Amino acid sequence: MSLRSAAKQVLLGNWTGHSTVPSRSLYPHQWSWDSAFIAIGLRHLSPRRAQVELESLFGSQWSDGRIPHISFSPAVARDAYFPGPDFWQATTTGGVETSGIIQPPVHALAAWLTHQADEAESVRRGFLPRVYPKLVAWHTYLRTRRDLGGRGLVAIVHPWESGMDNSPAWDDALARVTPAPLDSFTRRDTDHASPADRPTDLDYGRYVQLAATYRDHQYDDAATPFEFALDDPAFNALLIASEHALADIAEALGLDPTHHLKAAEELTKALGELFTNGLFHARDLRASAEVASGSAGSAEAGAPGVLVPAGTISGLIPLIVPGLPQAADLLATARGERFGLGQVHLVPSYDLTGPAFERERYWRGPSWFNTAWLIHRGLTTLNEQDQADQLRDDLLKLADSTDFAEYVDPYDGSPRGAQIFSWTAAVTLDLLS
Ligand code: 2M8
Repeated sequence: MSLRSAAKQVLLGNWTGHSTVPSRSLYPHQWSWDSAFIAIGLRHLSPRRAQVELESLFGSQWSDGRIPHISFSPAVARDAYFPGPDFWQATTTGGVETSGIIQPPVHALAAWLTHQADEAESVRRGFLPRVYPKLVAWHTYLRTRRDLGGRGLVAIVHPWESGMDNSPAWDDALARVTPAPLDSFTRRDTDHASPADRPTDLDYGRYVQLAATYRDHQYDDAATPFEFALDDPAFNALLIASEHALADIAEALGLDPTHHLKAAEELTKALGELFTNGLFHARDLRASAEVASGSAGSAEAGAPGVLVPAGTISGLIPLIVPGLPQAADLLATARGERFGLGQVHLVPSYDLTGPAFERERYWRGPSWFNTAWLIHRGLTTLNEQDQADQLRDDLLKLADSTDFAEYVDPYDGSPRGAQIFSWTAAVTLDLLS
């Protein structure tokens, strides 16, 4: 079977009738940023289905504008995934059960790429006029309610919000959180994937504690005493890319794109504060300069936050930001020994030379297909075509050899986590097209 047919089969097999699950076993509901990547691949099979994927996700949007990170399927057993709907206790006015946290904003970019795949079909279905106000409300939520540091960047309040759950960038901030007792919840992820490939029980105890605190404050961003609050480079870079996409959408609708371009410009300037030693770093808004040992650099005097020392793939993702002032330095870091672009498989999720590097464990070293797609897009935008082509070839070979693994060992390319994984198939289709 051709790679294209195999990728198509993965997406058809994981389709539920109105959206796509990331994995039938490990993640049996709809995930926010997964759906954005999935739409980017689905648009090559059926632009209409890609639109439906995104619009079903937007059907779970809250009245405050947030797009929750999980939209739960009523057709799936309530305890099939932990934490499920009974833990989150969040139902939209439309009756959709969701989580209460968010994920990186790739959605406007996905909507614009989906529109471009078949403009006639998009116009016929009125896709852009329907999704534009929802995307504007989403970005407005982020830029107002989530600017917790007051520095013009969006903060995440839970490691799951980054999409890179157990990244070493969160270790110091998590160490300050008292974990929920291990006997107070039952993990389901380790029923489906090797515990060596997944976060530890201690991580899970802290994830549960942070989510429960937010839930117990009715997910009110002004009222919750967030113990964990960080400005994440990838989250903000994806918001910038999505503001550029919103400007394109506004223009296509005959609207003035200026405020989206201005937002992108302001965010790009604010993002620059996270750049040090050739890489973007997360800023921990709850750490004080005195307690942060070995910090990558502290913010201006009087301003909250400390740059965390860990170097992760999140710090390279700003490569997708159009006109990024730090692009040349960032590219040099990607190619150097810390990330080994062109020398190891895809792009590792964490610094290969870092003290916390683990080649098998989830977001602490393994290479992921969605982040490789983002770096590929950045390389293409920067006209680094040879390097982009090399990354593309590696990605396509690995998707084939691993049966669309969730992530791979950066050294030998062996599969880790789940297989038959939706965004892996989706970005494969996109790079084949
Ligand atoms: C992983 O995260 C979920 C929690 O949201 C989990 O581990 O249970 C992450 O890789 C995240 O980026 C991804 O969106 C999700 C579903 O694929 O799985």
